[in-house]
Amino acid sequence: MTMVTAATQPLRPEFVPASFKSELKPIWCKGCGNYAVLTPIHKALAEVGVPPHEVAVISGIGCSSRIPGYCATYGFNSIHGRALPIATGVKLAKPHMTVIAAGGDGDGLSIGGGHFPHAGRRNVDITYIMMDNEIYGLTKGQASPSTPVGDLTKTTPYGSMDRPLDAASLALAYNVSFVARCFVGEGAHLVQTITEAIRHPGFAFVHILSPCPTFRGVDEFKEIRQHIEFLPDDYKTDERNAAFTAASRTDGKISLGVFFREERATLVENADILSEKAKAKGKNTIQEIFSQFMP
Ligand SMILES: Cc1ncc(C[n+]2csc(CCOP(=O)(O)OP(=O)(O)O)c2C)c(N)n1
Repeated sequence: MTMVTAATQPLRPEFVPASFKSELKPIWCKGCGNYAVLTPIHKALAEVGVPPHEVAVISGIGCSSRIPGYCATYGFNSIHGRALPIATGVKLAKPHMTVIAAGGDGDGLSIGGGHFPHAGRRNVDITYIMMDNEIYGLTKGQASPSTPVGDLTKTTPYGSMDRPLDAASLALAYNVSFVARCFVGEGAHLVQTITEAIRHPGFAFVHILSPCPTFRGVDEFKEIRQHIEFLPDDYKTDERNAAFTAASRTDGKISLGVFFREERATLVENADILSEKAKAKGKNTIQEIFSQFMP
């Protein structure tokens, strides 16, 4: 029998996945992995049980970054690479809200790559979902920071020369407090992982392998499927160095699962402490500063 505890019980059981689904119809290509990320996000939000009006989904620019439009929550399909700073601002201004940042490998590892470490070390209490298709999809097939060596793309007609970045390993190096990897072909695992990520008190990063059949070829899904392997049942999630080894395997396999988690003070908690110190010196608190900009 599954124990229902305060931590696992939905806050508001009246919300179902459809409560989080907007009326916009996704315009992703046929077979795009992102379809298989959207529904798990709706399911995870229903599972957590937050009301849709207390959720904000913030993205940058890209095919994957269209996701806020497909969620019946607050949202912002913002500026290329800027999902994390904007999501951080939302969380600081409205700490009671559940904030999800989402986007592609280009958005988060190229132009937005400078924001990722700082969101990690600040431990902003948001969930960051990266749909990694190893290519720039929206701009029609240029190499991205996660494109494998040798692969042909619009910008690498003789094969990509540069070593790909692994987003999960980077997150571990950036002191991210929850790091997981999923594959769009494993729907139940995605729902479970996104749910855990949203519930995690701190910055939670979910690296999702989400093939692009249009610019990476229709065999990519099968190719990834052949290499994935779930972390073993006795895997321990409290050892960052072991997590590195699990996330960056050298035997050609790709591990899926929660690599690492720890609980430590979040940005909002630290900002509250700072505010108290400022108040004691007769200065404005962070909320008072924000209130100068908001009616
Ligand atoms: C400042 C700026 N530079 C470049 C672009 C062009 N641009 C739009 S999306 C994108 C990359 C998209 O790739 P990714 O983030 O991986 O998302 P995907 O479309 O693959 O889901 C680029 C380079 C832009 N919109 N703004």
